[in-house]
Amino acid sequence: MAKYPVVAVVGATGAVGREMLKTLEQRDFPAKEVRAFASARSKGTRLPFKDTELVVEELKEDSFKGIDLALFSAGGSTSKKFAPLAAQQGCVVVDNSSAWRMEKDIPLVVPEVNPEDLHWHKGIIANPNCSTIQMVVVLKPLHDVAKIKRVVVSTYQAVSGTGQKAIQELENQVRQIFNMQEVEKKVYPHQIAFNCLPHIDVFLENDYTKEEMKMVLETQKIMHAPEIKVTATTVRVPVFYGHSESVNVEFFNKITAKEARAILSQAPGVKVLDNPRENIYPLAIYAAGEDDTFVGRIREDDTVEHGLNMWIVADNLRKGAALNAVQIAELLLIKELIRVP
Ligand code: NAP
Ligand code: 3JN
Repeated sequence: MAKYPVVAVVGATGAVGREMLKTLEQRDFPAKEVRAFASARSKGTRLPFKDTELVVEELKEDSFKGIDLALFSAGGSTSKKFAPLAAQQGCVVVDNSSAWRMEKDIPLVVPEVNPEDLHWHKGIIANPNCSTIQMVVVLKPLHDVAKIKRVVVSTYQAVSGTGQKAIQELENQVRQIFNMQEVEKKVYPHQIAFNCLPHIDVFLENDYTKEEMKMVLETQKIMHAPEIKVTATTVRVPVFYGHSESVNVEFFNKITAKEARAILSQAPGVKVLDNPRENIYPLAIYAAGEDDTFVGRIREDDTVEHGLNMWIVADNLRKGAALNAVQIAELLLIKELIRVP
């Protein structure tokens, strides 16, 4: 009989955790058992899974006994404390937070881009930031052909990237505005309904946000290309699901828009939607709930020698978080890089 791992979803009640359970179910991930963990606040909460319900357990230091694979999405401080404890007990952790992403001995993996990095994991594998994932899935096949020199990216990020409370905040504010009530702000420093905030995560010493610097550093690490220059502006927009990105790329070698379309139409995990005359281009409302990363508006940028502009959209909770983590877990199983009982 085939042997399957016991899987834990840590942060199962959150926006990403719920999507993890959905993704494990939809892809029929081969697990002996799936267990759901969150903080003491959610102990006993029931979450639908397949034709049953999982009862949420409180995450504790001894929670990883008998667990072979843990998918974490409970914030960086939970990952810092619990991921090493899990790994010490032989459990392999796929972590969605930024806690471990830039550690030299921890692989940061997007399966379509650098699956080979899984081979040197030591118990913890980091899942990149959502905005980085959808960008590198598109950039890598172009880099392989024409070598990227510089990337300028501006993002339009959905509120679901901030979690359950932010989804609620946008809903509430829209209702309050239509009812001519005062707008309540709990999650974001400014009104998000009918507004755009050039502010995601905290501001750093260099006046960039942490989200912007994640895009720079994670892209270079995943693509094994520290020489690629990346600059980012990350913006929160009043969209529920789906991050969009305007990406300007300068290459060392010649590449036309037509060639880029042909390359991307063969790229794993990518769907080209690029027929502007018919008003066909990627949209967040169509990417929501989908696994692919969509790219369109591919056109040449004549202000540099070899330049392209493009528009990239993906579901931030799926490819940007849960799906990428589950794809990593699937590869770990296939490559026998994980213990099975
Ligand atoms: P969320 O909706 O606020 O959910 C947070 C989850 O973490 C909840 O299940 C919460 O449980 C749990 N949690 C919080 N503190 C905990 C603790 N001390 N012990 C155990 N569980 C705890 O947030 P989210 O959007 O799902 O994001 C969760 C994390 O995933 C983020 O902090 C981030 O690190 C990561 N993330 C990554 C990406 C990406 O780009 N790849 C995107 C979004 C999020 P309770 O219900 O008990 O509070
Ligand atoms: O804001 C978004 O659209 C994505 C958010 C990601 C996020 C949210 C809270 C904490 C992260 C992340 O994955 O980079 C973190 C984190 O730093 O762990």
